[in-house]
Amino acid sequence: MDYIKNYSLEGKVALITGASYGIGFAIAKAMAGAGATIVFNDIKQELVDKGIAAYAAEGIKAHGYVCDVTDEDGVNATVAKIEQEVGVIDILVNNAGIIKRVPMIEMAAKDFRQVIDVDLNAPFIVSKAVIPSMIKKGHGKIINICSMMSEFGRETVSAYAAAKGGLKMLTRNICSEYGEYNIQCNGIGPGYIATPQTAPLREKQADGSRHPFDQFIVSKTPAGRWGEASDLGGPAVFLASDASDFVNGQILYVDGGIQAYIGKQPS
Ligand code: NAP
Ligand code: GCO
Repeated sequence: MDYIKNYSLEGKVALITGASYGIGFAIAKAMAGAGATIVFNDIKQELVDKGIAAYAAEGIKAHGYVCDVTDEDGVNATVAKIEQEVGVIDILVNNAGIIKRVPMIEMAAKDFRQVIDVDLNAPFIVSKAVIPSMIKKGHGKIINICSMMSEFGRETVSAYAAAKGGLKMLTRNICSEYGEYNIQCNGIGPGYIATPQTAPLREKQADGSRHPFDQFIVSKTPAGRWGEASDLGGPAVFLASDASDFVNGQILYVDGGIQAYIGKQPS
């Protein structure tokens, strides 16, 4: 039997939120490579246009929509438009996200709320918008992009960790509530990935040396490197495919082994 067919996404419509670039773009590219029709959104038309061009440069005819994932009316209207123009969404990747790195007692409540809004409330809003059609269709895959901060804290990322911890539990709850409709909801927990979101943590110092945090992460990761967004493509295709139909409510950590390792001992 040609077992690889179980990993095919042929005939499937995949919506990846916030996927003009970064991790979302890499996941969409991998899913396109497995046969999926790619739909993505971003907040600004110029970024959607840039994203469409970037996908086209990879030979992918992606469908782009301007939509702020925190705007429930906008999300509902966009999902309805996608269903009309492209087709029912078979695969949802809740990827769009922000981070604000501020010591907690210095963080304004409005900034804390904004991170929760994008990183936790929005996956609820978008999942709520796509699940009814998945139920009607008899299947669906939801992949929430969690984080190592779904498990750990660290200085300055209180809002982000609270959101990503909540996203882990939202993942388990969607699994619990909709598994009977053949909907699988899992998370991917990337480790430290080289994207614009982590660029500040990798900036070269004034003296040309590597950022201390860059050195810290590399010493804590058995792979001895930062992850690349492309490292997430395979795990995402697996969780979006028939091959994972009995995997539900799990967070698949793609972290180069950082969570298994005490860290390189001082030489
Ligand atoms: P990124 O480079 O900052 O990209 C984030 C994307 O989300 C951008 O396209 C951004 O669009 C979009 N976005 C933000 N707010 C939005 C909103 N309200 N509505 C629609 N789109 C919105 O981040 P990334 O590194 O690719 O991360 C993607 C996801 O992976 C995030 O959920 C992040 O928390 C998670 N993650 C990242 C890492 C890492 O090390 N990089 C590790 C673990 C988890 P704009 O450009 O318009 O803002
Ligand atoms: C940070 C980083 C991390 C990564 C990721 C790790 O400031 O610690 O941005 O949060 O983005 O979430 O899994």
